[in-house]
Amino acid sequence: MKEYNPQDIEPRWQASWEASGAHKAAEGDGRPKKYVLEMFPYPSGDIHMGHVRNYTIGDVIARYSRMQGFDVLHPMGWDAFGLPAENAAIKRHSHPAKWTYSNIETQKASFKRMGFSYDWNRSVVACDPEYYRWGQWIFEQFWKRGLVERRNSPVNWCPSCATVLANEQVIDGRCWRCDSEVEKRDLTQWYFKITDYAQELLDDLDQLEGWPERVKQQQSNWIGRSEGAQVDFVLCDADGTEPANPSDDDIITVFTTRADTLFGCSFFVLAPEYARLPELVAGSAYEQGVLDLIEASKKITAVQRAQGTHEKHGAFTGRYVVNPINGEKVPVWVADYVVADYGTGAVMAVPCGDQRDFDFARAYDLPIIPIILAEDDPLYDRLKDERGRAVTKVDWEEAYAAEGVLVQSGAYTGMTGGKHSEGEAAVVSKLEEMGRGRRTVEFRLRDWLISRQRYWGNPIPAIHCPECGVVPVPEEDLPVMLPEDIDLAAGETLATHEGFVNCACPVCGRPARRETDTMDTFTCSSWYYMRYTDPHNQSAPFDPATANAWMPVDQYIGGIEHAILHLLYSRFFTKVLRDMGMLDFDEPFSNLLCQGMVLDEHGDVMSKSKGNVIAPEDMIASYGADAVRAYILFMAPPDKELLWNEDGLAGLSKFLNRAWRIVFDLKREGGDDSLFQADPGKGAPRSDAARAKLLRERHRVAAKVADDFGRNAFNTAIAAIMELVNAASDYLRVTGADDRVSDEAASFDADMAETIVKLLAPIAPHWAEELWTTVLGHKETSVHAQAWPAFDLELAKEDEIELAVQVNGKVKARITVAADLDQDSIAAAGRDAAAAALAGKRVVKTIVIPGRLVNIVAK
Ligand code: ANZ
Ligand code: ZN
Repeated sequence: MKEYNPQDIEPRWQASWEASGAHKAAEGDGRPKKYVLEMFPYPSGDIHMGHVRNYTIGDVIARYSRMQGFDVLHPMGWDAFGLPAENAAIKRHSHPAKWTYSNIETQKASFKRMGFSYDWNRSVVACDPEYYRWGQWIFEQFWKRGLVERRNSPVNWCPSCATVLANEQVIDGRCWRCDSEVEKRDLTQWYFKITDYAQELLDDLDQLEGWPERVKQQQSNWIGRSEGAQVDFVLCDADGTEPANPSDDDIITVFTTRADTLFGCSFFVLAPEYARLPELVAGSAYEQGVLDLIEASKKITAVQRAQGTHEKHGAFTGRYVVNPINGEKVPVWVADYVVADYGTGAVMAVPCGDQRDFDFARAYDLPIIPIILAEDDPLYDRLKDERGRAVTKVDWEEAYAAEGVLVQSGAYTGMTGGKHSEGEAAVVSKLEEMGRGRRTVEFRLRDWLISRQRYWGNPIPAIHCPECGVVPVPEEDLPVMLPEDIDLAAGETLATHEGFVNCACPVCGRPARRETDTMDTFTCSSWYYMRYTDPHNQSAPFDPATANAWMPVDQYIGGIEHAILHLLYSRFFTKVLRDMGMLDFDEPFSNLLCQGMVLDEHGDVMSKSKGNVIAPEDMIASYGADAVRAYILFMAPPDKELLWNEDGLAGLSKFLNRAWRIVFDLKREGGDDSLFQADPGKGAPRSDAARAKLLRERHRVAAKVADDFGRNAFNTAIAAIMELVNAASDYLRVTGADDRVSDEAASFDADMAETIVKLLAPIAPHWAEELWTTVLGHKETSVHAQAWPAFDLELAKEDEIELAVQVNGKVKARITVAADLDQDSIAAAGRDAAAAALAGKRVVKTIVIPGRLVNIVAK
């Protein structure tokens, strides 16, 4: 027998597969398509275990799909723009491209060493002008469709990355990339109007049955649709008189989901950034206090403000508005818990119903008027018919945010209150009738800020002309190439690069300046999966027919950290490209699997600074790629965390060795190495039964593995294959070498060996290929091109099953019965078998738990 030596067979098969083009997608050969995709990596250097896990999962799915008869598209590329390359270039006085491409080579070699079955001919590298050219082209199409806008507004600025960030890239107030605290700055920036698609991005989540619920939930929360109403309040003078004919300037509009609470509005709050605020307080005694508050609020992060968890600060503006529902005069405050970019940036404060307003009212001693109550509230009986105002103070600990009954609310007293309640509907109707309000829907989603003040990104193809304004670079001049002669270490940027900046206006020909911002790298990753379908297209980003044939991606695999970033942006791009007539589907990824993290043995994140990183290369060198693949699939379901444990890896390596030997033994090639010398005394008569038993196991396991693979339950699939290998081992022990001389027996054994090899082929592809082509004798073919082993569930059924018989909870006997025996007969057989233990007792009842045990209760 030949020894299993992964270090010998793995590189050999990798070279052979590559030479024969084994992993090319065929296209148009009549087989159904399957597009299996893993999120493309950032070329940061070496690969880590997270990559290994992500790409192993994808590779098993791709390989299994090929064996099922699919024409599989399984590509790989690099998300190659971004700051790390730029920072490395500055440190080394070199160019980001150099660092990037050298890392790509390193990673590519590691992916090949893992045996991943990519169609390398389709590789896409985001920093390649052949690719980014089309990113610019798409940008210009978006522009034509009115989906690109330049505007000045407060933006997130990462001081350490020295660039702005999209809202999605600010995580708990910090930069997604470098973790620095993000600041607010007022800047003119480029936006993609993703909000135009907010409703559809929300609605179509329902189509995504193959997505994890938590990812859909995160997207839904991020989009944040709220149904409510706008209510107009009119500014009045200090004694509460409204102007006779209020103009637009006299009106301040709020957004509320709880118009039903209007009678409880005891003050009014503007965001510190509310545009008209300075004008409202100009020259008044309250001006300084308000300006101080505006200044102080700049120090609180947007996230703290949005969560409303920080201590709330405010100032009175000296102004009043009139509550449209009851004509009451309401004081206007400014406070840092109101955000400028949600709703209208102004809030009708109802402290009895909203916790933030409640906290603020307590802090500044403002009235808390109970206008909504639970029926079991001590105040309820007293106020349930009260239309006016009997109580203006409560000793509550917190606001009452739930549904309840409206009290002290004029004509609305007695109605139910709450979001979408009867009371809410009635108040909004009234406001509409008065011309003081209207129904609206608000979204939390904001437009996607895509410009970045960095060199290593896709240049925004725009030109600033003093005469013509901001104009697109003509299509035939694309791509706007990144200049290669740039000295980043010396502080040079695109903006200081004269050769890049100076250009002629494409409209009037006058001297003009090129836009020097580059695009967010998330624009590159928003459509790369379409480019894979047609990667060498020179006249378009992709041919629509080709993309439509391959897309949507059938199985996408990647990290949960992209739940709202990449996955939301890609959905947006897909919808716009569809509306451009380039795609005929709505959603890019039909099924999504988010793999769990690989942690160290104590459950800590692996990191260089902690020194607990397990390098995949070291593990491959010790155990081989197949063992690493099998291990990473076996140790946990793919979406759960995996705690690294080298003993486990050694165990999987042992298993592959053992299965290897069993394949040889089944082919009677074990020779002196055979693990299975015949057990003396167990000869021919037992062979038929042993064979029948193993055959059953074969069908059961083949069916289970197919079912498990279908649910991406690779860990249980491997466990089932281990059971089959064990069963084969038992079989070999019972039948012994001498007993397997007949042709029939030989062919049974050979089929068993082939089945085991095929079942493991997606998981341990080199191991399987070597056995397939050598000991199994299929020299000229590949196991990966074979059909998945057929199975028959009828044949997997047991004829007989063994049951434990318990008397009062203690096992007293075992019985073997026909698998399809009815319950009463099983119960009777159980009582017979336990007759000794039942002697002198009365049987109270007999419970049969199918397939497991008979439980007899006796006194
Ligand atoms: C009065 C009210 C009474 C409210 C009540 C709530 C409860 P969602 O559901 O998240 O959309 N709001 C509106 N604009 C705001 C802003 N720019 N900054 C901070 N808060 C703002 O939240 C809608 C509610 O958030 C609105 O309804 C408003 O407070 C507040 F018992 O109006 B509500
Ligand atoms: Zn940063």
